[in-house]
Amino acid sequence: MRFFDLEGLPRGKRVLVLPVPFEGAVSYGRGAAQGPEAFAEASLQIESYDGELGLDLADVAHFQSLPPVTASDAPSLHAAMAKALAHVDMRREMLLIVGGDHSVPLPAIQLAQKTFPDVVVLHCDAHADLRPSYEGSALSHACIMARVRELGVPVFQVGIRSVCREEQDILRVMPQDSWQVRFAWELGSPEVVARDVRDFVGNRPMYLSFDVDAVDPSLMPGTGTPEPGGLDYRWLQQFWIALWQEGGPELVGLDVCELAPVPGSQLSQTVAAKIAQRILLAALALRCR
Ligand SMILES: [Mn+2]
Repeated sequence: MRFFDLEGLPRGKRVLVLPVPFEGAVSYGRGAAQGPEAFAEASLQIESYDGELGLDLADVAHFQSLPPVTASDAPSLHAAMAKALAHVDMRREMLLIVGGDHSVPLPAIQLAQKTFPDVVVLHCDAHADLRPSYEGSALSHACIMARVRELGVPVFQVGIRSVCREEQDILRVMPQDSWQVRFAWELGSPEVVARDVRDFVGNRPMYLSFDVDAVDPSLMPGTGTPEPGGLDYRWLQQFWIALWQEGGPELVGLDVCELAPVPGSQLSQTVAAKIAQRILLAALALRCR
């Protein structure tokens, strides 16, 4: 699989892409196994130049994709991913995981923590994903942040608008220095939220876990558990600018999960690829300008 059509000359940061076409841990709509291929194709169609930023991804990054990894269940998937990631050095190359459902990124977050013990996770999602287990599985896509919490990794959540009572009770007692949430219904401007994330992360490295259902389903219909009232495209693209305008946290890895393309439509994968491109441009180029 080719991503962003930037594989040739080793210019700028090396972005290592691991496609994970796995949907063995979903609870509702299917199709996340088609996510990586749809994302890869859409990433080849969009311009690498960002007119708003006046920056070209081709100047700051090149891509190398690893062979896709999948399995029949989450535990074997995580074992296979750990093997595939064994020789990845996150100090040198940026890791991009393309899912697959949201059970996928756990091994990447574990690797980030092993490489950077003080790593912080920024989590964009419609769902809090804090249930201890769901439908009998602790590795369900609905539980990823409960597992991250057990690792002791601090988390900042943005765009959440679907929580159960237990999750909200957990969020209420979470110490502010290790866990913060900005619900979709209370979001301030992108500049205000970005400033809060920068204050929270400080000088620590950051890993981004991006569930595409954070985006409003009017623009992102291709996802298994859509939730109305999501992030607006302009809000989100301004948020990345504000987060990395002249500084901001070092991005060491990211995942894009839960993309389940709608048959016959290119919309969702295009939106996902455009967002990922803006993230990479802002984190790699805007931050250092
Ligand atoms: Mn979600």
